[in-house]
Amino acid sequence: MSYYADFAPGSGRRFPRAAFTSDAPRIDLNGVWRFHLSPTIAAAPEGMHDPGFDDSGWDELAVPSHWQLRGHGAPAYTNMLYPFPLDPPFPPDENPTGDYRREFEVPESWDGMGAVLRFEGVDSCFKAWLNGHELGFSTGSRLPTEFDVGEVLRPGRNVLAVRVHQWSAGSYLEDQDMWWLSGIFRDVQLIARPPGALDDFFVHAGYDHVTGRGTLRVDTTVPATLTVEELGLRDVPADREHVLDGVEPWSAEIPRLYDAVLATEGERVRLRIGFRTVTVEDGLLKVNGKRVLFRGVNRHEWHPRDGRALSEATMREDILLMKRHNINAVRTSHYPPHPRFLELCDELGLWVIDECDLETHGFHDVDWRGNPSADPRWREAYLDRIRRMVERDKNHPSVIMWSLGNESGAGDNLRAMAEWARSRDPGRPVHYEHDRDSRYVDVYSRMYPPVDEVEQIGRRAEKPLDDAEADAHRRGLPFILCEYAHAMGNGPGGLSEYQELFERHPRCQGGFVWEWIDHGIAHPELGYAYGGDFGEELHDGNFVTDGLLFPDRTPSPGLIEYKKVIEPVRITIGDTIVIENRYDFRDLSHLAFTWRLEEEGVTVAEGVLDVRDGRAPLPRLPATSGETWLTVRAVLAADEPWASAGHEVAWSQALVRPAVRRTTAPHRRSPEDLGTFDPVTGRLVSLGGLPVDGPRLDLWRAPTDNDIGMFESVEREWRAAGLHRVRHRLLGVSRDGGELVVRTRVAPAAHDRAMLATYRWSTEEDRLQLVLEVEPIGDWEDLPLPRLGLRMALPGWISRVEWFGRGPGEAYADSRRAARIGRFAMTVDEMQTPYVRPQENGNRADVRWATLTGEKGGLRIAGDPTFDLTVRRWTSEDLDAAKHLTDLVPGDKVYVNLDIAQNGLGTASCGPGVLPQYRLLARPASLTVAFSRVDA
Ligand code: IPT
Repeated sequence: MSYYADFAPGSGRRFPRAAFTSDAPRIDLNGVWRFHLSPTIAAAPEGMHDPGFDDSGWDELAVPSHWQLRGHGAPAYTNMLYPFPLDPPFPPDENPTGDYRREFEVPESWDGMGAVLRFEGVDSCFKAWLNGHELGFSTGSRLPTEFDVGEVLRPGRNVLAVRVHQWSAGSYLEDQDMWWLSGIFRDVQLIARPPGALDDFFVHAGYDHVTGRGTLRVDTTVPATLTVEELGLRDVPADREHVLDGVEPWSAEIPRLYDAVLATEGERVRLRIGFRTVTVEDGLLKVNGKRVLFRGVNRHEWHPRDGRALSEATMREDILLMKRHNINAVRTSHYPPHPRFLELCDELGLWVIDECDLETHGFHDVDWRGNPSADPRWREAYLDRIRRMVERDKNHPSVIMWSLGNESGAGDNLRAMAEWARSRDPGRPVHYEHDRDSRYVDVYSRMYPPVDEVEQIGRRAEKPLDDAEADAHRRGLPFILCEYAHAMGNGPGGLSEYQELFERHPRCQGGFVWEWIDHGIAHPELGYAYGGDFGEELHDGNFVTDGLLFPDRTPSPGLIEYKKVIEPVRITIGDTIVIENRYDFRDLSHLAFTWRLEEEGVTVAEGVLDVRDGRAPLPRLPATSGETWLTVRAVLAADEPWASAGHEVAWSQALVRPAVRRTTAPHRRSPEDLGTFDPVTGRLVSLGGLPVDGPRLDLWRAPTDNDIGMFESVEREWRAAGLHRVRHRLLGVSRDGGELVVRTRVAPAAHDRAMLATYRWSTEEDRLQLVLEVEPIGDWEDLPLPRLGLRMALPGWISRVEWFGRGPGEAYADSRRAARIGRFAMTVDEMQTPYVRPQENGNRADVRWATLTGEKGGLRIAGDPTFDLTVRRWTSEDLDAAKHLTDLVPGDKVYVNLDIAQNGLGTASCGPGVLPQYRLLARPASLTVAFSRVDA
């Protein structure tokens, strides 16, 4: 069998070992290589491995990179589907093959030393030749490969040739939901191995939370001495157990590391040691004796131009962003990350579930027939993958669990992986979600269950398994959600309901939002490309853009919401201010607590709270007359490695003085004195000279990805009901005292259900007041409405919005914790949330008043008491039709929605829909708003 169609994972490779750096010389082989892409293996050039081969006609390509993102071939996105026939272990004949060549110089000083050629990641299968000698081949794209090259290396010029295949047997094990991208996408190095060099070592650094003692032993492949200056260890034998008093433990909250040196005859290795002990006991996952709560995310490696070839700066940026948003845990979905990422997690503090490079999800579509997980011929490939991950990453304190992979069905190969991991490293529990009975894992893990099921699991009252023994085992395990709250498009909604369960039930140890970042590809015409934009014959559209960060790493509203929901400090403002510590290890001494009093959103007093034993007296507050809120914030008192002093960690608000409701003066003037109305339709056409497409009932929103849904689709129901194409029929225009009353019937074609909308126009001093009354007639059953409110249009020169209400970001019924009451101002353009696939966005909730202005003045809208506000330069229909942000072109109008409410968001793009309490059902409702002209 050809190597690229072989069940064997590789040949000629060294045994897997830890990633480390030492003072042994190394040569960085990253940089510009010669490159040639052939459409098939058969078409690939012969003799390219020959040192004398003429590659002068070839292109150049950066290593590391993916060739599809550097002008060769094209990216392709599928979620579960394999983009080739299920014909394991064979790749298709159309197998793009990239040949790489480069020369490098080896100094004379390397004479007498061995050498190792190390590839950190090559997608998906490669063979390598040095100076014409074949070294071997390897699969396992996101895992390291090393070859011994001491015998073939020579002083002076050397020629390295690498042939990479896009598809291989290994591709069957790499069906992760992401772009298919190929090439040498991680670093390549040549590492000298002086005589007496260290091949591998395994740090065992435990912490006994009862005695406060650390234990330290480093297993080494050759005799080594260990020095940890700070702990008074100098050149002690590494492989003895050293018991150390008064050690400070490592945790994600306080990532205490000790610098150490491991010395052998041949080299000195610098390492950083973190002391911690991970256990599963009493049905809980504990670190250093304490139950931990994961406020996690699933992180794919992603950069909109570089794909999975990340720079260190990007890795660091990810961690800083996580820390700044109260995230404390990462699942490395669904493959081991670049090794540098884990060093940064050790240093900055994150709990890591390190996941193996394994997924066979596409076999689901054939009822798991032929699934490699259950086929012994693949056993060695499975074991090879777990070995390479565990050996590479075993010395990181941040890694507290091994995950076998994702969505690979069940089977004995997975069990074998689990057994191997447990025997090699008894210090870390094993995770795998798709083993439904959790027979070979140490943690019960699920993805996307609804809250009521999580609640049952929290009480250990879940539905029993048929097998009593398996049930007893699973029921005794701690529980995590390895994926929940699908952050695709606008959402996720309903985060706080899960968080509440995590805090109530010790067994529920938190979860990992799916996922960290949108995998949009920067595209010259489309902004960000998603599945289908490269002409793929099979693809899964924008399902690849489902992150808490937009592709350029700007936080989406979902991330801001998550930060608020998981805040590690809970502030409650009552007669006193109560501060509750929700960290697992840290006290609150690193925080300062500030307060601010705002009247109608304007600061009238502020100060610092004196918090003692978790309490602070209410500050003395000056008298105010308008609506007044007290905001208390917990901020970093001093710089931390991940944020500066003053960075906000948590906050809370309390209403100190409610708004005084206006007493409505009798209507002295008629509505026509302030506005012009169309005599036939009764619609407002201008207000004080400002042209207006008068407000009328609106039910539609551009469906979000969560509305469209994966299993349940409220969007389908909406379109079937015709809510995107309602018509308005005038029933009559009349006068009722000083009021102008317009009655309409609003309904879609082909059905007898309707909304009766009554618009009552009156005046109140210089304001034109509108009371909208809505009454559903006919059978609406429990069909939720997209939105219920008014839509109007203003001239396109309106460009700026100021409001008093929730902000600064958007908020929806089930995603509004992060929006605080205040006074905010931004441009219309800034109010748009740039979801990669355009959809409903930008709603500002609980608005008391807003001004919409431009160079010629504008409009003030006051609620009685509040309304929800959306302002945009296109209609909901334009938004609905757009496929990419670049399809949205401003016209000569600005469209304004004033809503009573919108339906919640939910997370049905993958998971449960909107919870009952956030559904907007058709019921009689009303909205009162008053309009007045703002002069230029
Ligand atoms: C789950 C996958 O594990 C993850 O890779 C991703 O595809 C996610 O869903 C959705 O974006 S699998 C899902 C079918 C439950």
